[in-house]
Amino acid sequence: KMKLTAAVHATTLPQGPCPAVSPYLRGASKLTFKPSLTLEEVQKENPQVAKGRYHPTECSALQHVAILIPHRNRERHLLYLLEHLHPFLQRQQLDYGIYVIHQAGNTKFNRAKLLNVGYLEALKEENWDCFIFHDVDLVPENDFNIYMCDRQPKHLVVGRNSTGYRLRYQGYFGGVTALTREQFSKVNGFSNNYWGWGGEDDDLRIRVEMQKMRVMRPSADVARYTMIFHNRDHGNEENRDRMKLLRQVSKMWKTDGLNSCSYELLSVEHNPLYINITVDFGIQP
Ligand code: UD2
Ligand code: MN
Repeated sequence: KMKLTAAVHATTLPQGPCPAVSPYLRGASKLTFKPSLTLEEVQKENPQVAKGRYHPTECSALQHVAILIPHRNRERHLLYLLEHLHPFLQRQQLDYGIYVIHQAGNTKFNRAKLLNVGYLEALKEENWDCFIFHDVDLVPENDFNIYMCDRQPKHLVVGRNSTGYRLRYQGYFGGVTALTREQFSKVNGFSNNYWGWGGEDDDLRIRVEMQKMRVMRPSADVARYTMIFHNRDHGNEENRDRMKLLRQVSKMWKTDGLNSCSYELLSVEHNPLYINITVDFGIQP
């Protein structure tokens, strides 16, 4: 009876904002990856998630956050990421949506362009405040690593298991980053010209610095990830042009990015646990 009253009030009374620090946070957790896990199990564990989205009912979330995951042929990693990310984001009391941007075909992979597509398409559904650009194989280990945006672009991966939890290099901006709608649009998004592995994350950092923004990071004890083991994928071979491209950012950024991102949208599917956007990039330059 008590519960029912509370529920009625929750929908009729105006809601206060969620607290600055969620009471549900647990800190560090030991991650496990069960070989037999299925998507149905993850769905059962997350009954409040519908069409890839969730919002707290007890308070109004401080930010509306879109998680963008570039993807091709990593179904197993996606399953584990969804398993961990949904409860993690709910404990952080966020209003969020998870978007998987899938590159069709088997020509060279383009992580950065997929993320541009994710940003443009997600904004057609909702005016998201904050975007988290998220590798499919990185699972956060500590829920005090908050998936919200800040005054400056944020890099959420200080360390991961495979590199001894240390920052790989000064200026490293790969893996998982958080930029507001405005911060990302100010730099014209990612470059669309990085085909194959590497460089696109450094390009974005250069764009950020050119706009006089400064990359922030959470403390090292919190910004920890497990990268699920993988080899280099077929179709994502090292990009040998990346050093050359990185020397041209100041010349290119204004005309290469969100404003020049062309693609063929093949489908947008609202699955229970994520929104799947499939795109075709056609024949590569
Ligand atoms: C590093 C960066 C990553 C990116 C990349 C260079 C970290 C932790 N991550 O990742 O952000 O800058 O170097 O491009 O430093 N993917 C697919 N299918 C493919 C290929 C790639 O889904 O066939 C996606 C997937 O989300 C993956 C991401 O692209 O996590 C990055 O590719 P990776 O994991 O092979 O590269 P990695 O681990 O060196
Ligand atoms: Mn990886």
